[in-house]
Amino acid sequence: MTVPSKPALLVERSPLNPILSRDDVPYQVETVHNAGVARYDGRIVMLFRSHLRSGRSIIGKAVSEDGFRFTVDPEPFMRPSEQDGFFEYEAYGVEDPRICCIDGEYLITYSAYSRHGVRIGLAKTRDFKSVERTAMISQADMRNVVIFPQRFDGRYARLDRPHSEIDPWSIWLSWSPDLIHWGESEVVMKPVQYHWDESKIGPGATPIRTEHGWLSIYHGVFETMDGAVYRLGVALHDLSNPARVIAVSDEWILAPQDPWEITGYVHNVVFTCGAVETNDGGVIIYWGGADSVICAGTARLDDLVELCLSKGRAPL
Ligand code: BMA
Repeated sequence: MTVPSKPALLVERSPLNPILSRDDVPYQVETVHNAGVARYDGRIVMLFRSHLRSGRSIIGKAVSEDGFRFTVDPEPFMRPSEQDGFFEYEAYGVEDPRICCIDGEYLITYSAYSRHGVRIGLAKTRDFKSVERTAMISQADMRNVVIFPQRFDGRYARLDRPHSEIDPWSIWLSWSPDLIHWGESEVVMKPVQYHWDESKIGPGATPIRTEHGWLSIYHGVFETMDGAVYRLGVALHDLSNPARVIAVSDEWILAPQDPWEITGYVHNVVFTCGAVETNDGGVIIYWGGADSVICAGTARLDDLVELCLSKGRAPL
């Protein structure tokens, strides 16, 4: 076995990290983390998860001109719904929103917790002022749904992550004609034993289109005697058929390192729900640090694509 040389640092952490913490929120929350992001009206909008003292989560909104300095709205953006059809499945909280923009409409997928388990809800907004729930779009035991920001022959595609001990916590892809009914699911990426993400993997940020394929930034988990360590990795999906994974990097791009990523509500966690492209071939990646704060960092899309291609391993 050859010992690898030191990898290049591909994600440069913002000197402003953590860019958002509970002290920045004008209502009572215990944490601020796991944020979906999107460009809207010339600014960057962030929807983030916060724990309340009860342990239940709600979703707040913050807005930024530069992607690093955010101002939080005075009121939460989404709380567990009281609406029929949603109340029953969100009573224990709404978590980990991802945002995908298609035709000027922003689709928000979020984890909904209740006594029936965890499943995925879909909500829509056009202005980040009002938000309307559309449907529950999975059965129980599903988390981490990211929708591709494009239709493929008229159909929508999403990455999802069912919980299953038979097929260990892998990334799947499903199709839909209408965003509500999903099927033709197939497993596209699996954790690999004795690798940094051997325990489970899950979709992270909404995939970004590059000329070499859809870049997916995902999370991978490794169990230690001190608990799980969450890191981020990258994979490339085929542009016209995203169910085909072209390459997965066998190296992570980000691991807990700063004190607020190592210690917090849940130790040793970097977890992403969103990233935005910059107009110079870069990307700002947002991640929750130790389930307590929000951090940001920049990377070159070319470097992340190159990592998938040069340090690749078999996806399945
Ligand atoms: C996952 C989810 C995430 C969380 C992570 C680390 O299972 O609950 O929301 O950030 O664990 O605690």
